Amino acid sequence: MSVIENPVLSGFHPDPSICRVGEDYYLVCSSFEYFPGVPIFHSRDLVHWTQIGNVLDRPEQLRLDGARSSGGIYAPTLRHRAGRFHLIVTNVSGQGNILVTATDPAGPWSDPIPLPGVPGIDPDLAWDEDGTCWCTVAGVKQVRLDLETGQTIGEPRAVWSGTPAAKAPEAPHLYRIGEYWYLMIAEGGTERGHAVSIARGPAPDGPFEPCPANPILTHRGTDHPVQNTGHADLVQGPDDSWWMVLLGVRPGGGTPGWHVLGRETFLAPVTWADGWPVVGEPALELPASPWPLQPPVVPARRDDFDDSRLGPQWISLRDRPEEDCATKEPPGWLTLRARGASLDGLDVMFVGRRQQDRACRVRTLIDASQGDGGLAVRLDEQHHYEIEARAGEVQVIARIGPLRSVVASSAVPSGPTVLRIDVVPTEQITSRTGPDHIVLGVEDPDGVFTSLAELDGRYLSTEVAGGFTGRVIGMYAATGTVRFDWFDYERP
Ligand code: 6LW
Repeated sequence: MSVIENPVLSGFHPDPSICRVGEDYYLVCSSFEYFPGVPIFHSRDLVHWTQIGNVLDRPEQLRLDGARSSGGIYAPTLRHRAGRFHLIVTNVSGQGNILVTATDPAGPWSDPIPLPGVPGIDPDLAWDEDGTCWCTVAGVKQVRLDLETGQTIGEPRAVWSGTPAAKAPEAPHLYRIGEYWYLMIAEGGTERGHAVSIARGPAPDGPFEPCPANPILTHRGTDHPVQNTGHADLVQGPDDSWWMVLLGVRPGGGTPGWHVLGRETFLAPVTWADGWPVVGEPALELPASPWPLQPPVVPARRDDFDDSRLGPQWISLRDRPEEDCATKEPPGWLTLRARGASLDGLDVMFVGRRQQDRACRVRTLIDASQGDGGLAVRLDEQHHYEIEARAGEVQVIARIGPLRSVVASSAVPSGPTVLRIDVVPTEQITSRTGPDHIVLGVEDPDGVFTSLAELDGRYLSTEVAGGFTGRVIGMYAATGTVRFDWFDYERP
């Protein structure tokens, strides 16, 4: 019997927001310091998701100058009304709250409309019967919004802010369901105390009565394999049943547990009792859905960089000017030009993809004859492991907080070299603790692997580094010009 496997979107895909348009579902997530920003996915079954683009894929839309790690783009809300998609989101590194719209969710999306009067993060959009748009933000505050001009109408006012003792009421979403208006929020902070609570009222601005069963979802204080559950959005399935998408993490490696893939998107079933939602467990395996599952279109395991543009799964730090990142010089190679920064900074020329599996093998063929560069597992500028190639030599470098060390080095034959990183979960190495081990080395032309270093993965976990993202594995140029013939991300 087929089951629904959670997370439905693995790897760092936090703060999911979802909307349904007929038989189609669309979902967006936060993207922080990475460009392009706000990945957008399509599904027909709520389970399998295909990335169809990134909402903020032009510098005119997304300015991340000076954005720190886990700065930039926080939680978006995606809604559809009268044939147009609306996305509202906060850029905490400069633009503040902005609104973009599109008729095609795959883009192009409009240039941003600034929303100077919208206070706070995690903005939500909802419309009442007469078409008034209500914007609700973390805190929880609410203000009416003119979507044409971006101007607020009236003063923001505080509305229901969750459980009195709980911290960080955020991620609000407002829904008209049946006779009530429901205000759902996250509270407790996005770590182990995370929770979802809800209230209902007669009007979009309340007054709101809290659900007697709050929190309607939390895994705090449990040994559940999915932790930090919160930041949710509600949607009806293809059979009009109710479902919730939410963020969660999968700590590994024993107590206290370290999660390395960031906050991932999970699915949970929802039923209703006495006019209140009852949330089923976002288990790692859910009973199969009553509707057919449609396999997603996922990026090919190997990218040969033969297309004129990089696929939507590829992300860089802050921006990606074509003069520094090209796939036509020559065609079939990814050419990266260093920008005077190493991975210890945020201006390094880096092109990576989210690590989406607890076990994976990543390889790339690098030509470092005109510069230094390599293959890295990055959490942020102070937490990354990389194997770096330069003419005739490779080095394994580890950056953990204030410490930076060349852990190993080896001569290699001149000419393009295959760099390889194996991520091996600890459960496959019984003698170890921590979530996983990261093995870095090179392959010879016959595919024979030489490991140069094996590093403890817990130091590239959120529990150690903090922040809101997750690991990204990718290619970078530290000096000069570096070219990559292909990139291969192999799941076990
Ligand atoms: C997001 C907010 C949060 O805007 O973290 O901890 C922010 N909760 O809901 C980034 O994910």
